[in-house]
Amino acid sequence: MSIDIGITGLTKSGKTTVFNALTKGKADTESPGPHIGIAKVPEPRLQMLANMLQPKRVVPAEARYIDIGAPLKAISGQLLTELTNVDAVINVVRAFADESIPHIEGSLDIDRDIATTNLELAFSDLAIIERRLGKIDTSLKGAKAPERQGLLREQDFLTKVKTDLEKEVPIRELSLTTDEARTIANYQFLTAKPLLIVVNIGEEQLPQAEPLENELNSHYSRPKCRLITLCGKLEMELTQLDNSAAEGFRAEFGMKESGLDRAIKLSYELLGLISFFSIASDEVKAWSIQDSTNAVKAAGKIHSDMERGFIRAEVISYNDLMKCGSLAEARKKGLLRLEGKSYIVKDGDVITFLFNV
Ligand SMILES: Nc1nc2c(ncn2[C@@H]2O[C@H](COP(=O)(O)OP(=O)(O)OP(=O)(O)O)[C@@H](O)[C@H]2O)c(=O)[nH]1
Ligand SMILES: [Mg+2]
Repeated sequence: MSIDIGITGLTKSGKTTVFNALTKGKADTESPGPHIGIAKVPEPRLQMLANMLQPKRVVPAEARYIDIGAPLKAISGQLLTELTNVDAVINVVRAFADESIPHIEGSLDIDRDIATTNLELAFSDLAIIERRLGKIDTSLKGAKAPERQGLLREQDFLTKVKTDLEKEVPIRELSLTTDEARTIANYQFLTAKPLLIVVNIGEEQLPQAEPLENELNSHYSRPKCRLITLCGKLEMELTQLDNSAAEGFRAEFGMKESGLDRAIKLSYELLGLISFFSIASDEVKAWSIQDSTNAVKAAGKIHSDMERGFIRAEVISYNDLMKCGSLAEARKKGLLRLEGKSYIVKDGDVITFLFNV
C-alpha cells in the first residue's frame, strides 16, 4: 500500500510535465491521461542502513501519483473515484510564459488560478453535500426516533460545512471533533485533503524561484497547505540524466534540491507521515506510516498476516543502530528492545516483526 497523490490543475498548466518530473516518467504531454506512476520516496537513512547491513534487496517506500488530466468539473465515474481516494492533492499552477501555448484564461495570473482550482475542489465537495442532504431529507420522512437523531446530527453538521465551503473555507481548515472528522473521512471530500500547490515556473524564472515562493507562501501558508515553485520542464529533462549530471545542472541553475525530493518531502509533512525500516529475510525496506501508529498496525502495513499473527516487535532506533555499527553489537549492548502491540512506532525505528501464522 503506497501513498496516493492526485495531480490537478487548469488545462495546460503543466500537470503531465510535473507528473513526469515526479515519477521519472515519460507520459506523452499531448495525451490527456489519466497517467499513473510510481515514485520512490527519497530516504537517505535507507541507503545508510543498506551499507551497514548489506542485504540482498533494498526497497524504498513508494508514492503513487495520478495525473487526472481532465478538468475537475468534467470528471466522473471511475476517475472521480480515483481522485476521491487519494491521500493528498497537488495543484499545478502555471507561471511559465509561452506564447505558443495559450493560457486557458487568456493571461498569466497565479492568484486567480489558485483561487479557480480551489473553487473547483469546493464545488465537487458541495455537490456531494447537496446530494447527501437531499437523501437525508427523504430518509427523515420515514425515520424512527433513534435513526432520526443521527440523521439530524449529520444534516446539521453538513449544513455547517456547506456554509463554510460557500465562504471559500476548505474543509481542511475546519477544526473538527473526532466524531466530525470520522464523518468527513467517510465522504473523502477533496477540500479535506492536504494540498500542495506547485507553481510551475519557466526556466528563465529560476533566479526568482525562491523569492517568488516566499512571497506566495506569505499568502498561502494555511493549515495543511503548502506551496512550492518548481520548473516542471527542466525537472522533467533532468530525470533523463544520471544523478551526477543532474546535480551538475542543478548547481549551474542554482537549484539546491531536486523538485521531486522537495515535493515528496512536503507531501509527507502535510500528511503527517514518518518512516520506519523493516529488516527481514535479507531485505531492508522503508515504509511510510501515519505518525502515532502502533506496532501491530505498522506490521499490517507490511502484510495482513503480520498484523493478525503479531507476537512482538524487535526495535532499535536508526541512530542507536548507526552508533553501534552492527546488529550484533546493538544486541550485545542491549539496545534491541522487545515491544508489544501497542508500542507507538517512532520515525526511524528499525524493526523486525515476530509473528506466527
Ligand atoms: N516553456 C515552457 N513550457 C512548459 C513548461 N511546463 C510545461 N510546458 C509546456 O506546456 C505544455 C502543456 O504542458 P502539460 O504538462 O501537457 O500540461 P497539462 O496541464 O498536462 O495539459 P493538459 O493535460 O492538456 O491540460 C506542454 O507543451 C509543455 O511542454 C515550462 O516550464 N516552460
Ligand atoms: Mg496533461
